[in-house]
Amino acid sequence: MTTLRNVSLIGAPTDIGAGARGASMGPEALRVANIGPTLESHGVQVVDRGNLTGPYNPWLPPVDGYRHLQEVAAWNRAVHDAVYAELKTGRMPILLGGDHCLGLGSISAVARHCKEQGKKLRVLWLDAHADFNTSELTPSGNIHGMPVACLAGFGPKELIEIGGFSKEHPAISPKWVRQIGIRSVDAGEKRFVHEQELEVFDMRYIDEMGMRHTMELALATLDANTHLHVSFDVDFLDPSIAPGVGTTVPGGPTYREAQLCMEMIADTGRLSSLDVMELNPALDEKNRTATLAVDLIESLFGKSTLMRK
Ligand code: B3U
Ligand code: MN
Ligand code: MN
Repeated sequence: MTTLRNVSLIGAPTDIGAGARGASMGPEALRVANIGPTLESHGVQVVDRGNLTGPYNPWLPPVDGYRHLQEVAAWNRAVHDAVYAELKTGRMPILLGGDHCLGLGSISAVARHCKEQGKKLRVLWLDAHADFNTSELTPSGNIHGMPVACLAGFGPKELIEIGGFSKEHPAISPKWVRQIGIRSVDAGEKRFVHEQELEVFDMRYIDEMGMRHTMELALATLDANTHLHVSFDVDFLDPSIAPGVGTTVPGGPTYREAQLCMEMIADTGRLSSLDVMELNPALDEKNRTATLAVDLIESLFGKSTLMRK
């Protein structure tokens, strides 16, 4: 299936929610790895909106279970507004992170758009981590470990109300999410994942059943009225191929497994918004991880070796 779309790149250069500094350089590294021209070579029309701005990282300890809450909220409001504006004009936003706390701003905008358009939303969360912590459960206070919980209404007012949502009417239901590649979940977070019935395809599942079967299930029941959002945390990938992230976890998908994952998403023809998060050039080797991320994004936009039926 060929996909022809109008894409807008939105840079969000911050590491405000992370436990290591450096993801703030992610947007530029993806540009240096030619994300724009690469997408254009696949017939996608690309406009680069440049970088959003927000508070600098004061690098302070957590307060009441949150690190940099006000700064995280300011960045997420900016991301929400930028992503929502692109969706409004019928363009496909690609958020270049930045740490994964910004998935909150991005997906709250997507959820708001879907609500207004009467569309169903499916979120694929590609990550080593579930990012389902709350201020009570978090071992670190880093908000990049909390965006899925916040989107589902479990978080501080400053974050769950972005996009006009509330605790009673949150941006998403856990039922809309499929998590893939998970292999590091904190003890309390694990209980909460089960309690909320998040659908998690962890690495054991992928090892036993294979990426093909995993993706068939994760992409099942999509229909013509479904907006498919992919939130791609680069630490999803095995650290041997993707060292440039702040929180590497061994035992992730190989190059081939990750390619198949992206190709099967492309085949649905439903991809409508994307986050590329947690790339940390300070920890990378000659932009190798950024180059790999762009390679995988190519597959997500329909690059395949041969014509397929
Ligand atoms: N679960 C841990 C670690 C973590 C989550 N997301 C990332 N790291 N990138 C936490 O701090 O919440
Ligand atoms: Mn993440
Ligand atoms: Mn992660």
